[in-house]
Amino acid sequence: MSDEIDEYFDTALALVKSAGNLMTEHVGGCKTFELKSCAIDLVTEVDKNVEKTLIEGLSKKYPSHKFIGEESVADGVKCILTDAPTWIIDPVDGTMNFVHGFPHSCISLGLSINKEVVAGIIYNPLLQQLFTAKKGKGAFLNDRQIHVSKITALKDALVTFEAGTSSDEEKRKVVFENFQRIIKNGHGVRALGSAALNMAMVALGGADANFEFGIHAWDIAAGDILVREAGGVVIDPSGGPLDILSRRVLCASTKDLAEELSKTIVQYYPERD
Ligand code: LIP
Repeated sequence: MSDEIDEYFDTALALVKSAGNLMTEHVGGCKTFELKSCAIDLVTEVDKNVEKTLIEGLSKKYPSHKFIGEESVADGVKCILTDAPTWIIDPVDGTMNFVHGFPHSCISLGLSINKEVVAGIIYNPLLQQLFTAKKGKGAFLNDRQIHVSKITALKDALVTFEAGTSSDEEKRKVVFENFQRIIKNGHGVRALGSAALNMAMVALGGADANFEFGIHAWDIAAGDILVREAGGVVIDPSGGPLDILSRRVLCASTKDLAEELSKTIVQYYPERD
């Protein structure tokens, strides 16, 4: 299986690097966009073209593989995860940033086999940050191995999380309450505007924990394997095992920190993918 994953990974990495060029053409921001679910949920032609490039390239080489892509799902393709090798794709994670020219956007690509994410790539071509991980082989930033921090208590932790793209009032109340709870009990909050890059900061050891409600499988698949291979934990925010289709995620440098954060935050249960 490991050799298979290596081959799949190498094919995907070449395609991701090539697709990254579609993003770097818009370093100053991509000012042409459409609205999706609300006024702050945006999509550009680059999102669509990156996803098309990855799906066409991978399905040509691996016709039996399946895909869960953000923009394909937005166009009506069902979000179904089976045991088959499945590429879970966010073509531009942090699209709002990409539109504004705020250079924290990335291509996020996870590979799931038997419903377990076994490889991940998070590539920010705007800042030349390439995060990679394969099952049992560690996590890397630009080919340098990375590890989570050793922080075990919320009082010492820097936590990333996002307001999200939902205009739902109930969700907003939870976001504001959780913002206060983290500010009161931790070292601080950071929000990069990309779930994948927020999780990559935990894998890097720059942040100590991340959680978010309302994300989708494509936002977190690559971050899941990256954090775990960097020595961290990835769970459901209520403390149970991660369900990648639940639209909920919590990751942390240590089990103790994950458990404390889980007990501190207000929970929110979006409709599943
Ligand atoms: C974004 C996520 C972010 C979330 C936003 C949005 P997109 O993904 O990465 O964490 O807060 O609502 O979903 O839409 O830029 O691919």
